[in-house]
Amino acid sequence: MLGGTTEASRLAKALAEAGADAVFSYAGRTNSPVTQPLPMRVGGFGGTDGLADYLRAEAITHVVDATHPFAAQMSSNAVHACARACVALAAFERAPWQADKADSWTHVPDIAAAVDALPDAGARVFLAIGKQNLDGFAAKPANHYLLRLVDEPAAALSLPNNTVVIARGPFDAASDEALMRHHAITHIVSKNAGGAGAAAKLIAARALGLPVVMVDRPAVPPRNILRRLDDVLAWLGHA
Ligand code: 3Y8
Ligand code: NAP
Repeated sequence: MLGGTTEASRLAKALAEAGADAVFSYAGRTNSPVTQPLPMRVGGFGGTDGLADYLRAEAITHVVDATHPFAAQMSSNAVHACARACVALAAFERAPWQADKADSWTHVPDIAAAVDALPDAGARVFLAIGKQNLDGFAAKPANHYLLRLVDEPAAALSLPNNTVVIARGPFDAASDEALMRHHAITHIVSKNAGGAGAAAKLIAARALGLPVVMVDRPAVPPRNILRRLDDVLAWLGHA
């Protein structure tokens, strides 16, 4: 399993209970990832070649890509490595969020377009997109940015006016609404992650009548996508 999401944790629990012979893989993006009830490995494989070699060396028969929809490089590598190593692949991925009629979303294709969609100055922006995509917002330094990160940033951030909140999801709407009121937020930037773990800020934005800049998912090569846990277990023969 390629992990790092709520779906991955749910599947790991089901596989452990079924006594499946499985290994859970993290990228090592955070300092202390949640422990899983399966043997874990942490860190990259070394690109598509590294992953193909790993699959062969470990005699892996099935790969479930349960990574986040924005982990496009990992998902692309999995498609190519599984084809090369003749290993079965399925993605376990949640559907994208859809705007409610009460929402005011602006859809943008990527982070650069999200920066363009913001005011040039004076906005108070909740950037709940993690730390890997922050640099682009330095193009609009005259806004104030509220950043929610999993770990304390190691290096100084490139945004002059920022407030950092250290928190690991899943989050709840009441807390996110209180957080946004406390920081007088005027705009939210969100990735279209889907799922429940990051939806709290969207429910809070709706309650506060705030605009959301919604970053659409990056393209990933076509693969077999399963939406339900039972379908994944059936696909693995553990139904
Ligand atoms: C390392 C594992 C579980 C999985 C929980 C989900 C829910 C909580 C919501 C906000 C949005 C964000 C971010 C977020 C959420 C879940 C899920 C999810 C968003 C952990 C985890 C790892 C990561 C990596 C981390 C990224 C960052 C993204 C924070 C563990 C906690 C913003 C995505 O500081 C960093 O470098 C963080 C990096 C990739 C996006 C980015 O580009 O910065 N996730 N998140 C995984 C690995 O090493 O392989 O530490 O325990 C997992 C979870 N994060 O088991 O219940 O399923 O989505 N993660 C986004 O959706 O926009 C927070 O603040 O509102
Ligand atoms: P990415 O950009 O698609 O991948 C970059 C490289 O990180 C990959 O090529 C691979 O390195 C390594 N990698 C990624 N996921 C891995 C995994 N599960 N196991 C082993 N190596 C992995 O990935 P990302 O967006 O940084 O996401 C990293 C992790 O955070 C994933 O587990 C993902 O599920 C989780 N996550 C990401 C987001 C997000 O917003 N991107 C949100 C929530 C959780 P090699 O090429 O060396 O193999």
